[in-house]
Amino acid sequence: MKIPEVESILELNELMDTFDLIKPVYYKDDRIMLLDQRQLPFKEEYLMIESPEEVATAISSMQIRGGGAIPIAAAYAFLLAKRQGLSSEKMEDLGNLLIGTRPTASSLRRIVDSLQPLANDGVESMEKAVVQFISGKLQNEIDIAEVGAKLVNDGDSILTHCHAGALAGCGYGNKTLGIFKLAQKQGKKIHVYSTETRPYMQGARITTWELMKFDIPTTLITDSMAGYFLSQGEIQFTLVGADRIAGNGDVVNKIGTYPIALACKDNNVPFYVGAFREGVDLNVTGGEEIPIEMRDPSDITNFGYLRLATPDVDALYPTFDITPNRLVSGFITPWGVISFPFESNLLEVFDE
Ligand code: RUB
Repeated sequence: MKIPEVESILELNELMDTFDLIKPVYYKDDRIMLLDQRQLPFKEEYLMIESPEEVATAISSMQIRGGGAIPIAAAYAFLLAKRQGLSSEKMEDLGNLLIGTRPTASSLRRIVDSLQPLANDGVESMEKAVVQFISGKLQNEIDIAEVGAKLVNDGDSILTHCHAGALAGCGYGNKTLGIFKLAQKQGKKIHVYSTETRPYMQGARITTWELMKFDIPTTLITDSMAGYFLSQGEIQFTLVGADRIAGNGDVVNKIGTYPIALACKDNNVPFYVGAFREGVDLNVTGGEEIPIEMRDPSDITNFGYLRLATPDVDALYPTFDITPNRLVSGFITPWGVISFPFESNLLEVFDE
């Protein structure tokens, strides 16, 4: 399905309203409305953001998260800055502030690099660029669903890790939910195993919430149970997102992805990764070159507000891990499935 071209926020919002979306963020009346993902699944509350810098705070605190959603929030921050008449120097500071919030996902730097040069142009050209970026994402999410749903068979149980669904993108379905929704719409009976995704629990809090909203049967498991279910023949297909993909096909995704990919390999279960242009970084040749964000380990020592760990114990929280390309069965993209050899095939699809 091809969506119509849009040029203004008004047209974008009208277009978005024609789909059944769960919007992580939208722009209205010169305010950025941002669904506070930290409150999910118990509260669906939109924060009203009136200053561009506040977007950086919301990204750092993971009120908005996911490699597809954070550049949208950043794009809206640029539009708001432009509307508020920020100077080009201030816009540069804003760009640096935004990039500094989450170092691993390549999508954030990409959008900043593409909007920064418009700092001295008129508001209309910034608005057009922002709107085209977001409507392009919507088109990508529609297209990847069509490609991915073809790989899903009737009766499949699919494993997913962390959250690469609607709220990690523009709201349509991003790299996973759109595929599940379409496969189900095509009459295939599917079932999704969602890992809780320690330590931040995006799987338990957000993935299951979204899947249940769309009546897709889902079962929550701990990250450490994935190997067991894979070894029991319970899972036919694994699908995850990726915060950054290196030129050789190494995948940096939420911590815990690598052991799942290993268990998939050992049990001959295909391990697929969803990929959009902004997540593929051909400038890095291997996963080891990608910076891995370290977050506050209080998520390891505490469970919500409850302290679990021995007082004063050392803890570490690397947010992502690196899955080597040899464990990846293929990349599902809006332009088809990319298989081995990844280096040349990724280059063919994603070289700009
Ligand atoms: C990471 C995250 C997972 C997703 C990436 O983002 O959610 O790694 O698989 O999804 P965060 P996507 O640390 O912000 O929660 O491929 O859509 O970026």
